[in-house]
Amino acid sequence: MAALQFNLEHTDSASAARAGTITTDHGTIQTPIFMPVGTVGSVKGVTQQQLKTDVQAQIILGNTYHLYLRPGMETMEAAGGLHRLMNWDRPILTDSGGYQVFSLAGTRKINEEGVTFRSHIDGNKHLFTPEKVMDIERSIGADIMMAFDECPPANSTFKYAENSMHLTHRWLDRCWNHFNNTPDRYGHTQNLFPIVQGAVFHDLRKASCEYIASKGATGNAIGGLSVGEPEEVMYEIAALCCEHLPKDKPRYLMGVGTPWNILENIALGVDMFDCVMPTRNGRNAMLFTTKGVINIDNKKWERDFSPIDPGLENEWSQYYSKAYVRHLFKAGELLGYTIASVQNLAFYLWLVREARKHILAGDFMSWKNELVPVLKTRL
Ligand code: PRF
Repeated sequence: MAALQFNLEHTDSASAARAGTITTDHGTIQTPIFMPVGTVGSVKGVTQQQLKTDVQAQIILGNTYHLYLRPGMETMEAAGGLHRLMNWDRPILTDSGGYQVFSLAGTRKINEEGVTFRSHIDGNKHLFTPEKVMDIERSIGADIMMAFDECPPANSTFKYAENSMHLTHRWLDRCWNHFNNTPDRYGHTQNLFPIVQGAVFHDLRKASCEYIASKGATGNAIGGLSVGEPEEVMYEIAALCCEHLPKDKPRYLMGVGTPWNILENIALGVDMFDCVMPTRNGRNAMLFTTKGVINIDNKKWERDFSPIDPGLENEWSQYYSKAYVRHLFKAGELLGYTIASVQNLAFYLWLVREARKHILAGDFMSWKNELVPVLKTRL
């Protein structure tokens, strides 16, 4: 089996947007791509069948932190990895826990060795080290494994961000060594992506990109953005990182974002995205559509029997009406969460497919600039 391959098909002449393909042992991904988040081995409320046919997901994301706590690595290995456990035969990427440990775990302590934290489930104490995280990601069997990093808060001082970045780099060295000294677990080739940090400081970001690039990984990620900094700052740092990361490898912007964030970052040269927004906001009655954003709780939809989003070709978006989905939310019916999640994910995947089409056609920027205000409209 073979390591991940990135084939850059076209770079836009009016922006840094790119169209390409990523080939893994579980199939080929067309970029730019959005990856639905399946934290515990489930994209919340959406079946694997729906992901394939209605959402047209090409790759999904799992979380090391959650899967390690539940079901645990003994069950994971007995199943033959996450692909087998959930019966998903397309690519899987796992985040390293470097972010979840900070956002979810109870009391935690960082030192050179790693992070000690308490489980959000039962309060038990655990230690994540770079080596341990590599072992867990190997056991999960992800096609793309993320390095163990520290994601500092948006308001970090220069000194904190600098020390944190160097710690992330030292952890990367340990991840890289351990990854290269352990075999692929289930026959398919696993890849390790390093993560750029450095908060909002240009000098740090540039140094981090150069350090990360020196590993020669099959792909690179940008972490530490969309953590509370102004949108303009996120774009500025993403642009700088794209300039300093290799052109011939995919660039993955972690945990971003709104539909317009995705389009703006594609224009800056990002190829891969993930975010809980389509599913989490969907469960909170927020529907993303090709005509703008709907709060389905709003009384104005009570007797609107038109389809949720005629602009999308999947059955769900054309089959169910706004009034029906509003009713389901008001009644607390589980089907409401599923319809909202499928709609939002189908919309996000439509968005990146359209972006790709327009990059290849050569009119990406004019298409994007016309669409962004539409997508931001509150219907
Ligand atoms: N690091 C990791 N995962 C992440 C992030 C990060 O910085 C972010 C930040 N937006 C989301 N997910 N490992």
